[in-house]
Order: sequence, then C-alpha cells, then structure tokens
Amino acid sequence: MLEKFSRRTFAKLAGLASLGLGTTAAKVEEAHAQAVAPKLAPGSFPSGFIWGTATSAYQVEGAVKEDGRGPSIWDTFSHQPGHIADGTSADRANDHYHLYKEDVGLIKDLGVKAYRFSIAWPRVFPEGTGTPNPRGLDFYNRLIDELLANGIEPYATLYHWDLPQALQDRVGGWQSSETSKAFADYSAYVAERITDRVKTLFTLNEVGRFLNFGYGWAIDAPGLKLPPKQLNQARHNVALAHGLSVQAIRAHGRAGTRVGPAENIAACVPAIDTPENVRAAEIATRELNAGFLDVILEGKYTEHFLEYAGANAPTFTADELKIIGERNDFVGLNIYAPQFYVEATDKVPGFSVLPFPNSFPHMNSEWLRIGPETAYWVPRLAAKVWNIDTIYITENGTSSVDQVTPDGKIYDLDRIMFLRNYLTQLQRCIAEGVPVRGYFLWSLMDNFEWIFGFEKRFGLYHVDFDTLVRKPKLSVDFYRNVVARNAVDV
Ligand code: PNW
Repeated sequence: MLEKFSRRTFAKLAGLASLGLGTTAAKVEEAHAQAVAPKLAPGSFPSGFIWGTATSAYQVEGAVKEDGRGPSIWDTFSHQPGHIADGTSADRANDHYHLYKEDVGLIKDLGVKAYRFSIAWPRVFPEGTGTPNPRGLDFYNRLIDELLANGIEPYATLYHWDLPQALQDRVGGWQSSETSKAFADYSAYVAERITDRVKTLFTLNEVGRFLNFGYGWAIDAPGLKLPPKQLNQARHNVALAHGLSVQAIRAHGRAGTRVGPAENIAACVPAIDTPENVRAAEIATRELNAGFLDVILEGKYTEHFLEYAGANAPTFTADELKIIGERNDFVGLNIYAPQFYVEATDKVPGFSVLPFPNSFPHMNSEWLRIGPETAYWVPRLAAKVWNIDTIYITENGTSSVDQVTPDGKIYDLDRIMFLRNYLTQLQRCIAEGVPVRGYFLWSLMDNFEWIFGFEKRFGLYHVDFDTLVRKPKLSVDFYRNVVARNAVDV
C-alpha cells in the first residue's frame, strides 16, 4: 500500500551496505527510523500536524424524524426498554441538527482546523437503498459549508453504527452481502456530492465494536446473538462493504479524495519492553485484528485465523478478497484502553495475553483502563506490521463525572490528566518516526454515549440536556493550549 522506503532511507541503507555493515533486520529498521524521524523539541509535534475533534451523527444530531430521515437500528434499539442505562434515546440528543452553527463556533474556539463527523445513512437513503432523500444530504451540505466558512476542514465518516432499520428488516442487516452492496451505492451517492469540499472520507467506524457487540453479544443494536459462523460471515460482509465503498468513492469522488477505515484496533502492548515481547506484540496485533483490520490491509485472512475458526470460518471467494484488500490512503485508529498486554511464548502463533489484576486503574467509564503507552505502542506496531505511511488517531478521550462547582465551572482534571499522558506518549511515537499525521479528540461535547445514554460524558464542552446549553470545561483551555503551541507539556 505504501512506499516501503523513502529515497533518503534508501541512500542511508546503501551507505551502511557500502561500509560493509550488513543489513540485518534490526539495522534496517533502525536506519529507517532514524532517517524518517522528525527532529522535534521535547513535547512538540511536527509542523502541519492536524489537530481536530470528533462526534457522530446519532450521538449528537437529534431530529430523528425530520426532513425525511428513516429509522435506524439505534432508534429501534434505544426505544426498547432495558437497553439504555438511563432509559433515554437520542431522539433529541444535542439537537446538533438545528444548533450546528453554534457547534461549529465551539470547534473554532478550540483553535482546531479539523472536524470529524459522521453522515447518517438513513437520512440519505431512508430505506437503505432505492430512492435517495436529498433533504437528508442537504443537512451535511450546510454543515460542510459552515465548517469551511470558518476555516475548519471536514472529515466525514460514512457509517457510525446507524444502519437503516429497513435493511435490518429486509435482509438481516450485516448478515447479508446485500447490505455491503447497498453501502457501496450510498458511498457513491455521497462521494459524488460532497468530495468537491470534503477531501477525506472514513468508511466504517469501529467494526471491532459494532459487529461483536451488536451481532454477537446482544449489547448494542440490533441486539443479536449470532452463532460464530454467522458472526464471522457478518464481519466478512462488513469487510466487503469497506472494499466496495473504497472502490465506489474512487469511481464517483473527485480525483485525490482520500479514503480509509477508522478502527478501534485491538490494542496490544508488550507487557515489558524487550525485543522478544515487541515481536510478540506485533504478532498479536496481526492475529487479534485478523477479522477486519488485518484482512482489509493484507487482502487475506491469516492462516492462524482460518485454522482457529475451522468450520466457523466465513465463506468467501478470491474476488471478494481482492475487493476487501483495496488500497487505503491512510489508516484511522481509535485509541482508548490498552486491551492486551502480551508476552513472547514458544507456543504458536508466538504471543500470550496476560490477565489484568482487579486493581488495574480505569477512568470514569469502567472499560476505559488507563494505559497512556497505548498511544505509543499501537500506532508504532500498526505502522510496522502493515507498513502504513499515514495514520490518523481518529478518536481518543475519556468520560468524566464533570461536576459543576459553586463558581459555575467544571474542573475536569481527570480528563486533562488522561489527555496529557496519552498525548505525551503519542508525541514520543511520532518523534521516533511513526507516521501519525493527525489527532481527533473524542468528543467535541457531551453526547449520547450509546448503551450508557447521557450518563457518561466524553465532551470538552459540557451539555445540559434539559436546556441544551453548551459550556466549556477546563479541558477546553488545556486542548486549546496544546493546539496553539503544537506541543504538550513534558
Ligand atoms: C467509541 N471499548 O466506542 C465510539 O466510536 C464512540 O461512538 C464512543 O462514543 C466512544 O468510543 C466512547 O465510548 C467505544 O469497550 C466503546 O473498548 C467502547 C470501547 C471502545 C470504543
């Protein structure tokens, strides 16, 4: 997918060879890293680094019945009793659909130049396929124009979990490759109409989450518990949807439009930094992402994945693998918790996962274990394993209880602690030459946190969900300072 070595690196390697130094793998790697590593002052990010923030359609928009929008599986799911912790739905959420101009103002106040949002498929195709609803796309045209008028570059995600309910009802949603094809048609329709202004598109957000949680464990919409073979098949259909979408965007978007995934990669970290454990973490990164990220980046399922799945492996053709493995222009990684601390072992395929002690610390969201080094290891391992030349951190952030103090302020020091530590590790990663080009903080403002409803607050801005008033937390000042200085305190 990417050029293996820059000309400079190549010259350097040639130099090493001419000195008779030999090019063992380790030496090649070291020379490569030295040649591409930017010279950065402590804590500084490269010039041109893209600072941004992110949201998704269902979590902020509200207006679920407006301008011809069809229902999504999340509308259905959130309205069924018992699914959402606080009994809410995102019917109104932040009412971003009407307040988007104010929200663009909030983005501008942060000083960031990039905003990642998602497009709701059921606004554009209320039935999933068939007749488009131009009024649905109009909203995104208004949003894009408003962003550009304020000097903010739009980055659009095509799928952030809000599948049209009609597709779930008609063909079983991601259980059918009909949905993959419908996603390609929707991608083509959108690409044709927005890539005059939107230069970067993400296909699907967090397949690793929505597929397992929605179709495997009945935690997220549509609330199914499929047996392993069907679950693997559904994941394969999503991988196919990604590849078809990449093709559709290249065929229907303006030349130069860039496209890639935004994935919550299974985050592997060597428990202790030894060469053997780092190698084990590389193997783990490949194998534990075999079902989606690895197959789209390699165009094949790993041997170990197929062997392990056995009779439950998905059914696929060579043609499908070719589509799935379409070249990506970049890889977007959502980085939150360290998920797998690994060690080397002689047992095939070469890594073991260590258990977490019960005392391992976490943030306000219990799943969000604290591991700042995740922001160092995950991009580094991904770049190495898949030879990636452009990475974006498409999400990173934390929830916090965010008490309003008597002086009316919100001192979210835990969020600042989290961000400072993760950003420090990300800077370390970039300083070593890993090609991370941008960072999108999750999230611009508190919003509908899926099964947790409005109880978990991930925003830089506090939202009162009765009055819809937005109010900056202390972390707004923190992030604005990082962005303005292009650096994090060390
Ligand atoms: C992501 N985990 O979800 C989603 O992309 C966002 O929509 C969401 O609001 C945000 O992160 C915060 O939760 C995740 O359990 C949810 O590891 C859970 C996990 C990872 C990502």
